[in-house]
Amino acid sequence: MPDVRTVATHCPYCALQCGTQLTRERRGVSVRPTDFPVNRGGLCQKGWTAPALLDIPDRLRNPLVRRDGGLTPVDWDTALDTIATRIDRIRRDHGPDAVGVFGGGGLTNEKAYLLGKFARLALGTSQIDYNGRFCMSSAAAAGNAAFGVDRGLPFPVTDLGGADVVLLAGANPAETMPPLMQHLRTAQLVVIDPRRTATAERAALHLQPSPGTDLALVLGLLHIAVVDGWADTDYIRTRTTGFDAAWQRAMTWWPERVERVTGVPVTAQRQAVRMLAEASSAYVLTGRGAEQHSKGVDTVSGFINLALALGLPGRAGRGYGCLTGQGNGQGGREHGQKADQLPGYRMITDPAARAHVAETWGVLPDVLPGPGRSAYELLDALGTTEGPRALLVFGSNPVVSAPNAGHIVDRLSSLDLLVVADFVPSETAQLADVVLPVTQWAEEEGTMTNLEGRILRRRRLQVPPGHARSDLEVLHGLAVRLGEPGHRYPTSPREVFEELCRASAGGKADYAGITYERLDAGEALHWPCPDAEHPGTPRLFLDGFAHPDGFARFVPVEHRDSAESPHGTFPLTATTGRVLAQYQSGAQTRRVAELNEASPEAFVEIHPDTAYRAGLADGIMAKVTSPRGSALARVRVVATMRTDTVFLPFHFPGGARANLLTSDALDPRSRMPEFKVSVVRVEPVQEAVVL
Ligand SMILES: Nc1nc2c(c(=O)[nH]1)N[C@H]1C(S)=C(S)[C@@H](COP(=O)(O)OP(=O)(O)OC[C@H]3O[C@@H](n4cnc5c(=O)[nH]c(N)nc54)[C@H](O)[C@@H]3O)O[C@H]1N2
Ligand SMILES: Nc1nc2c(c(=O)[nH]1)N[C@H]1C(S)=C(S)[C@@H](COP(=O)(O)OP(=O)(O)OC[C@H]3O[C@@H](n4cnc5c(=O)[nH]c(N)nc54)[C@H](O)[C@@H]3O)O[C@H]1N2
Ligand code: SF4
Ligand SMILES: [Mo]
Repeated sequence: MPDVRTVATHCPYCALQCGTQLTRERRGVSVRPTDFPVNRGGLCQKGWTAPALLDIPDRLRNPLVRRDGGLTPVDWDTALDTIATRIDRIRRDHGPDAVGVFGGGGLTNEKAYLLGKFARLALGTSQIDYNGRFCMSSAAAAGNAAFGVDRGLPFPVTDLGGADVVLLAGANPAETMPPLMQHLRTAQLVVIDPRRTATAERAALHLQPSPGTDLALVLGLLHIAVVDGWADTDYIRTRTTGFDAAWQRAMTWWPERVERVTGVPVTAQRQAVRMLAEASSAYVLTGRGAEQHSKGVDTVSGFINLALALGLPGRAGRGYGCLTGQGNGQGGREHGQKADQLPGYRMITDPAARAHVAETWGVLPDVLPGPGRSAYELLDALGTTEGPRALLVFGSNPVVSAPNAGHIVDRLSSLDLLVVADFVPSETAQLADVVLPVTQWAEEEGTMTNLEGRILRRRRLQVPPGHARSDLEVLHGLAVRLGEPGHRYPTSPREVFEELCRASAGGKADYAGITYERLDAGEALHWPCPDAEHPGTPRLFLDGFAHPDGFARFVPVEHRDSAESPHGTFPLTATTGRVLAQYQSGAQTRRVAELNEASPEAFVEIHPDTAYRAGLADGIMAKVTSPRGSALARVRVVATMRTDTVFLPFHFPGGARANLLTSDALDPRSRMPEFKVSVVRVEPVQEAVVL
């Protein structure tokens, strides 16, 4: 396909998927925002600078194979033959589960689908999971339990524009999705965040709990809603089940008890509930701050219980939603790259689901493996006697982004074979035995599903540099070398999409009626969209929830402590998150000069009193130490921080990795790591030591 001069597409980064127009100029590619509903002519700094990604100096252009310790350029046949030969040997010696796959929520729907199919059929492995486990899994589990289906926002972003009050629990969209803020301009915001973030600055009410205490807080909010008479009893009776059991738990969470556990004053708790209850249009939204905990699922259930008690979900102008994170964080969890799922958001243990997918794939259901390990457990098992001996990574940089990263690097290093497909030499690619250079965003076609469950077209502007190939071509090339018929792994995104739609038919995330033609004609298609005449479903649950009886479920939850609590040697809680100018592991944004200038290095936010006691001052380097290890970060003294909490962004590599501090604690159901709570101490380091 030749280059074109201009193309309408979407930003390569987050789940908002802002609409953009790319144009090839004499001086390179330029971007401008379009009037797409989520961004309405707005973009954040990352979106404005995204064309720089197409032209980064160390872009991967050739396959690389490790020889004599170094990565050496080779041709594609050599690279793919090397991988296939080594995989064959590992499988012969250790069985199919000795090869693992790690995917990503940034992959297009087509890639995520084909990766899951490749793992189950070409590799025959159960060992596939993806970085969305670190991102969406707690909200997904809670959403499924309450509503019978998990779609980040069950309503379009533009609905928020009519809201009177929006509660944001552990989300900082002013930095993580800036154009979303225009939809919140007229709403009064209630923000729950241990830090006074840019979002909290714009709030009518900021609740500042200690990290890891949201569940106690939201049990208290439910308590107040019921005791003060704000509960919507008609709605509870006609649209929900399970209220009594949930209330039994909340009953003992008196506001004063909640204040002791969370640090949020009783008056602020009452005000939050009153604001939500009195509003004629109110929404409750959660982000990673509430979700990335060893009790993330229960915490989200707590927020959903509150929303249900106030009669919000499934009614026009009201609702609960989770702010999905990665570009295709929504689609990434629907098409079968998750350890326990098959396409269409089907469970891999469900015989009917297996039969349907096996038929689509032209195999017998018995051929499909069962569920595999979750992301952290998969990484943790690498190179052990029971775990995979080879790993293929598509769309993640776990050396920087996985919890307990020091340990994970040891595990990755112990593999017999590490293959990384990427377009930049990420920290994980630098550890690999084989690196495969792939196309990115403006060099390929496909679809993404944004945070509102709307399917979008990614379009190609220009050919990739060097010898880069699409992920679909890579999977095809590997599959045929592993003995699979080539037609099972189409390299045309449109063909893969058509198959994906068939595979999803009848599933929870039903794409059967969606086509590239409909999308290209500008139709706004939100799933489910079961047939060609169906207009798609922008708003879910208006006529009933997705459980067979149509009722939403209250889920009884009880507060519990985080996996670790501050004590003598580790007196503070470190929490982690994001800054505006860097994206995720930074593999992409650290290579964009303008973004790197805006946010060049790791920092630690700390209260002035805490800094003083630790012998720290603004601008000096600190060593932050947890039971796992130490990370170096420049001190930012911030007067609005809690005295018991410090904050570090996780975007930076090497000794600045926040994930050198985070632990292996997981939520028992979603297997979400506890990124938001690690116990630490902080101390000064001599600048000379750092250099
Ligand atoms: N600039 C930028 N934007 C991004 C990304 C990025 O890397 N950079 N990543 C994208 C992705 S994948 C995601 S998942 C989203 C994430 O978007 P957000 O959820 O908004 O991002 P975070 O910064 O991880 O966490 C939000 C807030 O949670 C707070 N927090 C920490 N601990 C707690 C706690 O115990 N309770 C509560 N209530 N809050 C707590 C933090 O202080 C932080 O301000 O952003 C997307 N957008
Ligand atoms: N401490 C701490 N750690 C965290 C979090 C936190 O809040 N705190 N948040 C977690 C969350 S929510 C997330 S989502 C993860 C994200 O962390 P990662 O999974 O590391 O995400 P990225 O940095 O986006 O890595 C994506 C990699 O894939 C490449 N890539 C992008 N698109 C494609 C593609 O189409 N094909 C291929 N083959 N490669 C591609 C990029 O160049 C990059 O190297 O981090 C998690 N880690
Ligand atoms: S908000 Fe997200 S999608 Fe929009 S420009 Fe920024 S990074 Fe891109
Ligand atoms: Mo994420």
